[in-house]
Order: sequence, then C-alpha cells, then structure tokens
Amino acid sequence: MKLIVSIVHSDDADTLIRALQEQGHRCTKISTTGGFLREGNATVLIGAEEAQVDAILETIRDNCHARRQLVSPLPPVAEAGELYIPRPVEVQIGGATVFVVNVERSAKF
Ligand code: 2BA
Repeated sequence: MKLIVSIVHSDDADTLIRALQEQGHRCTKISTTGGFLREGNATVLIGAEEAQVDAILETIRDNCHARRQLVSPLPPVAEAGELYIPRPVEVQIGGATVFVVNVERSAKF
C-alpha cells in the first residue's frame, strides 16, 4: 500500500477531492500552511494500492494548476538611517507537490 501526500492550492482542493471520490478513492484533506509564503494551502492524503497510484497522480495533475504569485521578501537587517524599499518577486506555485511513500502497515478499528 502507498500513501500519496499531495500539497495543493486551496482553490484546487475541493475539485480534486470530488474527482478522487468519483473514481472510488478515499482521501483526507488537511488545512496546511506553506513554509515560504506562510499562506494557507491544502494537503490531501490518499491511501491506495500500488496499482492505483499512476491513475491517482494523473487525476492530481489534471485538477491542480500552477499559478504565479508576487511575494514581498523579508527585509534584510538595515543599518540605522538606511531605507529598504521591498521589491516583490514572482514565484510559481504548484500545481501540486506530491510525495508517494510506502505504508508499512495500515489498520482500521
Ligand atoms: P510554500 O513553502 O509557501 O512555497 C510556495 C512557492 O514559493 C513554492 O511553490 C516555490 O515556487 C516558492 N518557494 C518555496 N521556497 C522557496 C525558496 N526558498 N526560494 C524561492 N522560492 C521558493 P511550490 O514548490 O509549488 O510549493 C508549494 C507548496 O508545497 C509550498 O508552499 C509547501 O507548502 C509545499 N512544499 C513544496 N516543496 C515541499 C517539500 N520539499 N517539503 C514539504 N512541503 C513542500
């Protein structure tokens, strides 16, 4: 068995979950926060048999879209009297960051 950990944009999460459910997969959505942007995103956990993994990755690819976003970098430590004018930089986010990990054992009680 595999656990697919998929970090996606919050706006894509519900569409992705609907598509996964329609295909008979089970999943869990967790509200998470990106370490770099410190903004909300969503992490979708999917437990699945190995034979289903490729189809699930395709569904994630089809439902999660890359976006470009302007972010303001944190200001450097400035000397007294120095003026720092922050310049926003553009980063590309997603579509999805996915990790597929082996599940040693799973149980339901
Ligand atoms: P964030 O950490 O908020 O990162 C958002 C986007 O900012 C990233 O998009 C990337 O384009 C950019 N970025 C991140 N760290 C950067 C850095 N040190 N310098 C310059 N740009 C940087 P994605 O790569 O698509 O990542 C989207 C979200 O997926 C991340 O949100 C984070 O929550 C998660 N993620 C990405 N890689 C990860 C990893 N190796 N481990 C755990 N979570 C990861």
